[in-house]
Amino acid sequence: MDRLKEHFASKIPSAVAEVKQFIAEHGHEVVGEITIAQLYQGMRGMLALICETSKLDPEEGIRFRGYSIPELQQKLPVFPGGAEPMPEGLFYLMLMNELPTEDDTRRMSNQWARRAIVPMHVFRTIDALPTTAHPMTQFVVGITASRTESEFAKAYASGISKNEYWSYTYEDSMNLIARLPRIAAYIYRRTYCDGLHIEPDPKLDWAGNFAHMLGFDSEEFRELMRLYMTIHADHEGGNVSAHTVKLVGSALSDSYQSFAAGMNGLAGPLHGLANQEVMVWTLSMLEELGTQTPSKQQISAYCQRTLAEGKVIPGFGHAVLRKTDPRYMAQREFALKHMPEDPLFLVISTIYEVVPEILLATGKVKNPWPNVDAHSGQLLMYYGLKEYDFYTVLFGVSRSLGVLANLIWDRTLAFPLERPGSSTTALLKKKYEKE
Ligand code: CMX
Repeated sequence: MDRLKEHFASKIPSAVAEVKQFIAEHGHEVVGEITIAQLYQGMRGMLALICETSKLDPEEGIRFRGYSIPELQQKLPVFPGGAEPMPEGLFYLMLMNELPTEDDTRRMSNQWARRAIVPMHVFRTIDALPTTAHPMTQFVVGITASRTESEFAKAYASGISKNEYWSYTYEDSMNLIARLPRIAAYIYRRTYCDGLHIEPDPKLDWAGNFAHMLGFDSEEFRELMRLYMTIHADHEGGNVSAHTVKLVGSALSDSYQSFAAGMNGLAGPLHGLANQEVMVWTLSMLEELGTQTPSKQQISAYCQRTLAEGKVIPGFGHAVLRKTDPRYMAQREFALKHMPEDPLFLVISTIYEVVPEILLATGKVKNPWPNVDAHSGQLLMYYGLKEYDFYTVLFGVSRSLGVLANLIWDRTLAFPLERPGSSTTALLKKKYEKE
């Protein structure tokens, strides 16, 4: 067993005992009430899941194992010469529940580099799709094709004990995380770069190598990828992608199957596809207005039109957050540091000044503030990654870190099959209209 896995294994007995004891002592306590409205309205605010890796506070935003994004920027190891946190370190933190040293982070990087070989049939399966297939479709196909490598599936078929589930889920999750940048870069290069692929550079870290394989080799873009891969990694357990991975994994579907399912959820426009939608919306606005420097009044009028057409303004609002997303602020700070005069950054900044007031005035939007997706496209565009259809794939590569760290914990803590109850409107009416 490698040192990282051994270290994780050493944490299992106490973590399992702690949860068992907690359930034994407090399992009967009530954590909240469920209203009929919540059943019809996306279960908002219903505490229903355990997610060990992060917690989202409506006012403050995400904390990964207790650490906010600004804290992670201070505490996680950086690539030599860089300033942004390395996603390897964040994964270590989420998995082990302890801050990594530089050595731990380097070890994680080395592990992923060693596991990164993608079997040829995965590329051939993606190649069977037309290059016009949406990159998220190609991504899901690539992940699903990779499932031939599942060690969990093989071990399960040969009849393993429940106590070993975590070990094979760990192997699958580490392998999948290691391979995702290669799969994603392959999709990018076949779709937009005439299939001219770039070999990995073993000297680089996970995010830096991803940037390299995409074809963007400036140190600044690598830094952006490190930050991007860190801030998109996890957003507690109830968002569509995270919850889907957890739900599908609860059937003992392996990491590949569970993650592919989650990525189909991330591909929805109200979730991860919003980063693409933001660019579509913003660029259409600039084109229609015939200017790269729209005034507040022009943006405001365009927003009113979007709302009048019964559409959402992408990149704004959130099901849980009630303040500007700290992930938005981290990206804004990156832009202020590296490209404060970029015309598109100035447009994104003006949109930020204009939209919240308009959404508030509708009287129904609970959170008028920007989320992570309102900013990411501008940063990518600046460095020349302009194919916004691809943006959700970047989100997906990052999201693997949180959801797969969680999946390992789910199998470690032996969480059972998810199976909530449901009702019908007729049955609810019969019960509650009588009272
Ligand atoms: N533009 C216009 N209307 C919006 C809106 C926005 N940005 N955000 C919310 N609303 C509307 C809702 O559509 C809803 O309208 P109806 O009552 O007519 O159905 C009403 O305001 C109340 O919604 P809410 O309770 O404030 O928000 P929800 O929890 O239902 O939805 C979200 C959250 C993210 C789906 C919604 O804010 C939205 O559609 N935003 C735009 C898409 C987006 O940026 N998604 C990315 C989220 C982050 C991520 O997952 O990546």
